[in-house]
Amino acid sequence: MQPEHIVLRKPIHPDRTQNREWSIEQVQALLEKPFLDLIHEAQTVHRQYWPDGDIELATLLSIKTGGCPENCGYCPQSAQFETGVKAEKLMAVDEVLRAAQAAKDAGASRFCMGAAWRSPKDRDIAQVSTLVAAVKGLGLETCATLGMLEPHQAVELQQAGLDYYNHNLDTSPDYYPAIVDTRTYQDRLDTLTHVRAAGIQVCCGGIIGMGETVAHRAGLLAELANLSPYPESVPINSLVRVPGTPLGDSDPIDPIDFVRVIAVARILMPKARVRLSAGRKELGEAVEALCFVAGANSIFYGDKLLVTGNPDTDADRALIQKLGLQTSGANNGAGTGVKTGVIATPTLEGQLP
Ligand code: SAM
Ligand code: DTB
Ligand code: SF4
Repeated sequence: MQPEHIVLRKPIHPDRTQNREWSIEQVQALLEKPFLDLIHEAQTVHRQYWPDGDIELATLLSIKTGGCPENCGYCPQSAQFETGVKAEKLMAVDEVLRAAQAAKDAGASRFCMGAAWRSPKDRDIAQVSTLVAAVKGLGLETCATLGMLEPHQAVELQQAGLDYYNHNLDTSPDYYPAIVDTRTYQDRLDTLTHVRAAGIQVCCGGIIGMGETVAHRAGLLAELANLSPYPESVPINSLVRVPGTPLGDSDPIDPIDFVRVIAVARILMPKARVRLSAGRKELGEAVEALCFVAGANSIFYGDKLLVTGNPDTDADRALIQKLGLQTSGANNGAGTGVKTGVIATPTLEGQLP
């Protein structure tokens, strides 16, 4: 049976307040549903749209770490905060290729390269295009997250073989200025438009746990779902509270509230890969399992995110096996003894969460 919330998509009006498929009130009502009803609805949608029920494994690599001029209040890589992250140069092709091969051998199907840039220069795009082509040559899906892009830069990346571009909206438009004021929400939307126009698939999500209200969460989810078309990948991050960042001493999130966000993302964007992203170390296995029930079907896989920690690959493989889940990677990594992240940028284990 078609869930009552699945309706035909309409293009959104440029001012983002008219002709919206999902109102903030509708989304908030979903977030506030009795938990079991919400999970049942999300699981029903999930089984309808994803009958294979596989989990996608995406591995991250920070190809250019730290020293970023932006002031995103959550981010350990901003040069404006004292977090112990040192600025580094763009990684060389052979180093990136070794990390990508290790990720593939461990079972990842997608390799995401992150750079702490506000907006890359054309010469940066040329270098990243070389990396993209090389990683693509290994038979991995490619993703990059490099900050704001100009239209011609998106085209160059697409021509190099970039499959996905990650550019998060992070929170609702009205809460955004409390989190970052070195760019606007519209800047983010403009880059998403350029990425789409270049024919690159969109990976766009947000962060939960930045002191936002339920209405702000609804605002983010409505904004994502009303993109036309909505993103192919939707990473839902739980804030990693890094000391030294303005949000470093935020209150921890209620894990049930986090699961609610996953469930609503699944209902609003049924065909998207909903990725259980940063913050899995703190969530723990039982909450992660609930997130899979609620419709998450992708994880970041590898011992490190960009500069902070992630569950190790052995633990993830054990969890996947314990839950009887299938993965959609090149292989399932079992028995390879290969760990992803071994060739990553210098680790801050022990210093960062
Ligand atoms: N500089 C680029 C940008 O801002 O788009 C790419 C890298 S940036 C680190 C990518 C995303 O990581 C951010 O949009 C944010 O959603 C996420 N992120 C950064 N720090 C985080 C944290 N402490 N906890 C959770 N997610 C975080
Ligand atoms: C996304 O939504 N989450 C990832 C990825 N896209 C680039 C980044 C998470 C970063 C967590 C903190 C860190 O390690 O820097
Ligand atoms: Fe820079 Fe991206 Fe971090 Fe913001 S989230 S400070 S743009 S690296």
